[in-house]
Amino acid sequence: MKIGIVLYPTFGGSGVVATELGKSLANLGHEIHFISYNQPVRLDALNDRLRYHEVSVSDYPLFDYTPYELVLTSKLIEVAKYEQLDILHVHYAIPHASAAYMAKKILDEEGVQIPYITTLHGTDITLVGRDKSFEPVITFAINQSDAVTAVSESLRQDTFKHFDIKNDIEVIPNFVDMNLYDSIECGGLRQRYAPLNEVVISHVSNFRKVKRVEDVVNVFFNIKDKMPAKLLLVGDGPERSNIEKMCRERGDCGCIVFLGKLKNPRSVLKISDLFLLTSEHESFGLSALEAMACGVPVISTNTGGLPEVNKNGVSGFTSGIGDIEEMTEHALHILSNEEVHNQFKRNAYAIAKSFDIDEIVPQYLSLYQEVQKSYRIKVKSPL
Ligand code: GMT
Repeated sequence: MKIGIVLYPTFGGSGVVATELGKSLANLGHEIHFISYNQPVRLDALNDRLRYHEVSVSDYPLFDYTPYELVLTSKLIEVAKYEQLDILHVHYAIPHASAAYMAKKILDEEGVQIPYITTLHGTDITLVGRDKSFEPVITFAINQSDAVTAVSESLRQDTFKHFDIKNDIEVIPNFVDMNLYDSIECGGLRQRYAPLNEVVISHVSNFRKVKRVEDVVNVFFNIKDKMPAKLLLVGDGPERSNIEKMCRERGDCGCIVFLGKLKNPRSVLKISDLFLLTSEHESFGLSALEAMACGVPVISTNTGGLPEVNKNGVSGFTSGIGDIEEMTEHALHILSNEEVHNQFKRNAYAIAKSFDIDEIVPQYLSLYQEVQKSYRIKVKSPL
């Protein structure tokens, strides 16, 4: 199949999932065309089955806001037509789903038929998409999609709750390629960050408000009161300065390392003893799954799709938003006893395995095939 994948090229989970999906489909013999405004961060090698088309937006003095969606639509039309794509798969509804709808309609006028699938990732529904300034367009573009998927049951329900959706939404969870996690080499990384054998706690996010990174730091300081510990913070974003300031004010920032954006946080996760994800909302929590794939137990909130990934009392614990005390208790319960810690590590790894790429990618493939089949029937006999 020839598949166009539209995605955000950044470190965010939706872009990571879309890239890994494309890479895996290319390995299975499909031809993948990534379409975005930058080369996706996790797309390291291009070849004849893995191609990248850049949406380049040029400035014009008239525009205070350059209309990216129109440029993207034109690119979709060009790629679909000249690369003879069979299907478009857009990740993150805004503005990808509406651009795909427009491209589909324009192509239809030219006698080219192409269905599009929309995958909802989270903030496109729970945060940004709900805003009145987007809502009607999002609702329309989702309803017009030839298939819609959500990365968790919780996100599926949120979508029905907040939008007037007439379509079915299939849950296809995010995934990890366990082979990549099993073969990580960490060299002397643990020795570098925890030379005195401190416990290593980590957190990965885009440092937006919704992540509540201040809670990560507070839980960490509570743990550190009881045992020598180091906190490795991966990522960057609007809240980072505030968090750095908070650490300075605690006067004990030598034990916290800000690693910034890492193309691949796997080796940091692999040397961790515990992963913290204290978000106010999280539709899935890909970083938690990535930690679990490294055999790292997770202390997280119980919001959104997190309990579908981090099983309470098994791979780690889930607590209410902002419940620093309970999160600390749970963390200390895991870290204070080697046998308990090892059991949680094994459980985390085993649960991550159920989200292995080999389990999930076939679900996307059969959806593509289903959509193609029913689309051909629909196009042949329009009502
Ligand atoms: O977490 C973010 O703000 C980034 C965002 C994205 O679009 O990449 O993440 C969302 O999609 C990820 C991949 O499906 C999910 O793992 C995250 O839980 C989800 N983020 C939120 O719901 C806040």
